[in-house]
Amino acid sequence: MLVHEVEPYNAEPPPAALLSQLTPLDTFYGRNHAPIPRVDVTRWRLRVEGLVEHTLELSFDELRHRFPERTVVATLQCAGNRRADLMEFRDIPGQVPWGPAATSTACWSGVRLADVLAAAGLREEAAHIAFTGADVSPQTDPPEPFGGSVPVAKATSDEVLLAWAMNGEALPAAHGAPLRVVVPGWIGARSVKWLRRITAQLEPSDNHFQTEYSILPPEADPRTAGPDDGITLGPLALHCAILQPDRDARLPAGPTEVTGYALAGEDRTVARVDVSPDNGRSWTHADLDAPENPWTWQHWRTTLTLPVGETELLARAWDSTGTVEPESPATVWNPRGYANNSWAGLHLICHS
Ligand code: MTE
Ligand code: MO
Repeated sequence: MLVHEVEPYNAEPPPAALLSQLTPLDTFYGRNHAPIPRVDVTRWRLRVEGLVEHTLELSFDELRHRFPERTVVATLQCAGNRRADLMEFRDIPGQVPWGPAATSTACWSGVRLADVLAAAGLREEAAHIAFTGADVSPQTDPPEPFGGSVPVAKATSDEVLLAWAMNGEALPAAHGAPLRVVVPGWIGARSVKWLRRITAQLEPSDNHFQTEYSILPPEADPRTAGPDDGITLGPLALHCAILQPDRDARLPAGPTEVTGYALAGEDRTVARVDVSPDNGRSWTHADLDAPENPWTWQHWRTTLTLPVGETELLARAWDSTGTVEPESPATVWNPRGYANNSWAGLHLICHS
């Protein structure tokens, strides 16, 4: 793993580790804002409260036995994925310089959030479902547990889970044991780990991290920005990255296999990926895997003939609405460095 920070633990795997459809647990990226809490599952309770007919307090066993088990394959992606490319355009102080691997895919098992909310008797006026975790961030003043929210329509969708297993194994402590939210198609920050409390409410969460994950205008100062100054992030943006060859690899010229992933976000799928061996003068269409479901990345591959000398390889994705990614990090640069969905680029030097 490429460890960006030891405490809090922030790490991404080498890009080539993302070539398989499911990411093994020991290479799944980790994104934390506080030390990883160790939760005693025998004493742990999930509280469901707010705009519900009956407040629930569920033990882990009650949760498992009262609701049907569901499994969803979904890609989790940090809103800061590929921030390093934004930082090359303009510096972003104090933020993790994520490469293209702050994203991973797992087969998640647990219960549908919709089923738990129905058991609590979700009231009609509830508009947002807020989540609170057990980890307390030293970054906030006063220290606050990590949290966030999603609108009721997403929270009660078929795909949103309260998960206790990943790839058929018990959820590891680092990924939120005993229970985490999984919000497929949305930025990773809304998939709250070490879940303790679910609150049905009128407004979005007022947790620090709900508005921290927002796109500020380029001229804003993130240290003084208010909660309403940014566009709060929810659904993921259409996204594409090159996994092979390696960044700055020294390769022989000639036919070269180029592979990567693309992810459309929310309920869209990736429709086409174009790859250029010559900085955008010519493009070829990569072979693109069919979507397993809308929540999961699609891998793509093509063979390009690379010339001797320096080459700028590019890749860009189109989604099922006909939208293409923006060309340049300059277009999408924002002070906290989120949602960099500009074309993927790779500088290569090929020898004869
Ligand atoms: N939940 C809690 N409680 N604390 C956190 O720091 N980080 C969020 C989200 N849920 C976080 C959290 C962010 S920003 C991301 S991208 C994902 O968890 C990362 O999940 P992972 O570490 O399992 O890959
Ligand atoms: Mo994230």
